[in-house]
Amino acid sequence: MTTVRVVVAGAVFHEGRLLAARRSAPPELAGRWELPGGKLEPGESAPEALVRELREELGIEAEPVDRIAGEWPLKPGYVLQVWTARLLEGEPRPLEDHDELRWLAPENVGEVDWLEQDRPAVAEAAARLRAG
Ligand code: DCM
Repeated sequence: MTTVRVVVAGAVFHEGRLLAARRSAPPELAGRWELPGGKLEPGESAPEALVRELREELGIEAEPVDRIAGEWPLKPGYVLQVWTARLLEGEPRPLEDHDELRWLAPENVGEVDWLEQDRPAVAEAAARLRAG
């Protein structure tokens, strides 16, 4: 039996903008932009993993709000799920796995080179931001 592992990523909102993070590793993903997140650890729910990953990678406290419907395939054995999240505390810094961060207004989300698998969720997140 094969178990599919979940990677959870956050569409982090603050003051009407969406947080984008540029990967610094691995080489095949470096330079591409993503919604920050990571793999669930055993026993963790997706929102719990997201809170932990955003703390570790960016030094922020965030509150998961809603799941964005859908699930996107990654490398074999992994799928991506995305949650919207609200920034509660801290200024994001690229502590691990990223080398640049940007807060994008919804009309500017197309300005960065998103990983393909993140694009549907980014489009939905931008639509939610535009709707207010
Ligand atoms: N990943 C992705 N999109 C995201 C977050 C992660 O495609 N928004 C992928 C990149 C890695 C895997 O998930 O292949 C695990 O991510 P990490 O290395 O950040 O734990």
